[in-house]
Amino acid sequence: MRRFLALLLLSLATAAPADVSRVFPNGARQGASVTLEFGGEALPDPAVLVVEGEGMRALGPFVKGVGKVEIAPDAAPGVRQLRLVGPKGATSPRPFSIGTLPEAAEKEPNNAREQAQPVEQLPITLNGSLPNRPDIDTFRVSLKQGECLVVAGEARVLGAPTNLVVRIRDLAGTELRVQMDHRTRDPLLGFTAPADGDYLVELQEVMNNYSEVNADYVYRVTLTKGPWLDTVSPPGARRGSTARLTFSGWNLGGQSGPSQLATDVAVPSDAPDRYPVTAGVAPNSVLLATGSAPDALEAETEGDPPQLLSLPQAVHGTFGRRGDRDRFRFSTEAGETLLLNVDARELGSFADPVLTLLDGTGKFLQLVDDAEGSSDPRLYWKAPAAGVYTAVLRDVAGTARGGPEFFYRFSISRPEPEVRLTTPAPTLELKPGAKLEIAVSVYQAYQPSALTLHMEGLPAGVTATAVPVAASPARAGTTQAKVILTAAPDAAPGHASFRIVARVGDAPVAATASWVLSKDRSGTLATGKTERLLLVVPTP
Ligand SMILES: [Ca+2]
Ligand SMILES: [Ca+2]
Ligand SMILES: [Ca+2]
Ligand SMILES: [Ca+2]
Repeated sequence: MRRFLALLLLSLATAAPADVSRVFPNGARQGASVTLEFGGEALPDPAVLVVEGEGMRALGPFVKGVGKVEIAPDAAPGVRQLRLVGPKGATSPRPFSIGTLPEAAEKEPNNAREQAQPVEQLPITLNGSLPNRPDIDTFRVSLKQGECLVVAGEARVLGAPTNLVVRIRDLAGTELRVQMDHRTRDPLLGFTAPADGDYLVELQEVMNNYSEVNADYVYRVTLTKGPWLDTVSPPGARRGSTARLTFSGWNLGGQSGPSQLATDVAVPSDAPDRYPVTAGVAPNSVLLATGSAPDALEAETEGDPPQLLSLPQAVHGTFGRRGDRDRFRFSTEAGETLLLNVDARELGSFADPVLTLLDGTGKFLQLVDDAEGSSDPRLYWKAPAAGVYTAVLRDVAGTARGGPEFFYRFSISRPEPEVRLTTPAPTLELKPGAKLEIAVSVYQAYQPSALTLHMEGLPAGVTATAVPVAASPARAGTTQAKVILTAAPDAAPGHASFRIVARVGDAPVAATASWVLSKDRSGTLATGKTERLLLVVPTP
């Protein structure tokens, strides 16, 4: 019976949070005060808004999912995570984008060309939704011949189910341009006007002929004749260095249309693995891969010998034409373990790289295509003997495609211990007097060791014991750990943001929670990630 009660308490304590499926608008400008409307099932009501990240606050309670927020004028542009927390429960987080440009809302009716909503001022970020099957949102923009209009969508990146299609038409309705996806499911294009005149920008949901759409199908779209970044080359740089980077995009460096801008960028010595960089006066940024190894550029030599790398090294290259194979040789000691890592798709490249390892005689040793849910190869490899080895990189469909968009960063280094902690729920509830069990998966890719999980930031009245994770067997793999939180019977109702952290050497590694942001009948469309877990102690 006691066991039964304990199980019951655990299951009550881990009840799923309320399900939030949208916030509209899905973003706002620095300095703005706006009314937000959350959608979902069983939303806490009334609720307070909990913002993960700086520069944004609620101006009062949220009633029936609706409330007002204020964005600080100096709020850093980018994504915040929003949760509604009520006396009885809380939602999982919802992403919200803070922008720097003027904003407006779409105004229905705007389905037909003659109803197109005029956009007088550029740049602008428009907030809209495509909640029913026939909905098309049409905007009318004036352009001079040769001016380049950038259309940049934000929907899937913010967790909305929306998969936008953009069409550019002239006033007669002739389709001049159509785009569904660019580097992600969100569209990004530059359209150069062939003549002075008004043009129509039409937005539609790609699935709207095939499946049910609903009010969760929201979007943000920026229209600008100003600078916008698309990629950076090389796509990575060494931390602590000043890198000469060439940005590609539109309307850069005072030019109109597709253009490039070269500039020096200082990469901090503590830059994250994916470091956002920007150039000119572009309002957006692109991600630069960073690492500790010295950089090199692909030599793009044909035939023998392959390009020599001295380890550790990161080399930046492209599958610049059909059939391109890039070959690199390196020497190593017997029994030495190396990490061979390719970043491509993860950086927005169109390439899906394949890594092949050959010995000094050209004999095949190993092939890696995709690793752990990414199409980018990653290989921990122990050299069977001292000698020279060759790594060959190619695109998986390289016989049919290639070009500057097929870029990659390839690094060979001596690996550091690599630990990833994951936990399933970003928002947790724990009643006073109850216990809550949190599952944590501990993945160790190299040199697994014993670890201890610590909680950082638990509210008063809630305790947890530091949980040791036994060293898994010598080989890499995942071990399951459990953290048990205990709330005192008199624990005060409230909420707190906390983290589950392990120390790996000197470096803290925090557990990442992931959750479904949107789904349709085909399955999950977007997933969220955060290291900030929210613990709610509900009012009894
Ligand atoms: Ca609409
Ligand atoms: Ca419409
Ligand atoms: Ca190449
Ligand atoms: Ca691949």
